[in-house]
Amino acid sequence: MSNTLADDRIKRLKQTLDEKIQGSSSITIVPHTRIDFDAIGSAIALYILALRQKKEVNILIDDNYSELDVGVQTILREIITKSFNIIKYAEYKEKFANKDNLLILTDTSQKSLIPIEEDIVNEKIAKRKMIIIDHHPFGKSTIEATDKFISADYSSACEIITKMLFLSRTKFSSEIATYLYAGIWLDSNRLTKKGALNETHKWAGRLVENNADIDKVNDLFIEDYNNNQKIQDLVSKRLTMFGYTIAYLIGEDGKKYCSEDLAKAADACLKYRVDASFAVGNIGNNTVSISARSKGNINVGEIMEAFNGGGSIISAAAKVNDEIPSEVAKKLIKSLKPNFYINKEN
Ligand SMILES: [Mn+2]
Repeated sequence: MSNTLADDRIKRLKQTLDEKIQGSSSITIVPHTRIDFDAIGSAIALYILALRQKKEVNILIDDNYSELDVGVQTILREIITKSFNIIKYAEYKEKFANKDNLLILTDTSQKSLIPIEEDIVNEKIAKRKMIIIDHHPFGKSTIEATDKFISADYSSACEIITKMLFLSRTKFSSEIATYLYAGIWLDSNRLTKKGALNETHKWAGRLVENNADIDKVNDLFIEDYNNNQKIQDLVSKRLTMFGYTIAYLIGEDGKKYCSEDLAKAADACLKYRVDASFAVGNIGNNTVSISARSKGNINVGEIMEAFNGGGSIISAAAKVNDEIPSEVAKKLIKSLKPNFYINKEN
């Protein structure tokens, strides 16, 4: 029953997109900074949608490509080869930030996660030239635009867009299906119990029927791990077991890591027969980052709260200042208690 309401909202989103795109001279799609598979997949589908209305379309990406996930870089290379128009913020500001330009934010609704100056954002909101599509819960810096579709009932922005395309019987290529599948795959924690929501499997299945290339998605995900010696070194050389159920990695005290690599290393540890994994490493500026992952039996969000961080049961993080990784790891191990198990019978 609640389904009908959700379907109505999705149809309204499609109508809003169609009307606003039609009424604009140019359309700029804005995925969040440090673009990931969900942000780029949904942006590509929206780009195609606007292009079909014969509009000038571009995607605003201000990231340094070399810092992105290697699989995401592969997708960017593919679409650039296909003449997708990707612009930096300087170009946006110079050529497109006029009153007829429509901004479509995807996979974020946070001011802090888009590379656009505040006065331009405010002007777009006031002129109702901004549409927001997001699956993250409302937060402190959520943009208060009128035309927003934000629902945490979906695993990913790609799931929202996929559902919208099918409900409106919009045709799309197998390449688009593959990109959308990659976004769903990432944000649903590879379609596992804790990441996939009510309808995630249904829409992922429809993409497969629409010739999404699952093998390619799998390759895109492996690519980053295979290409990243730092992550592989962490997992192969610095892994310790706590009891039989927790794996943890501690980066070398003097070596600098990036938080994304620590997160991926923690992810990679879940391939072992453990309930949870932690990756602790120095990320510079006197800060140690902890990335925590769980298969659902241990609430890592709660554990990270003790370190002034947070997150969900299966994925969480914290940052600790003025300490070295080995000391932070010691405290972490001390804090692990049996009561973090959610269901001891399982
Ligand atoms: Mn997402």
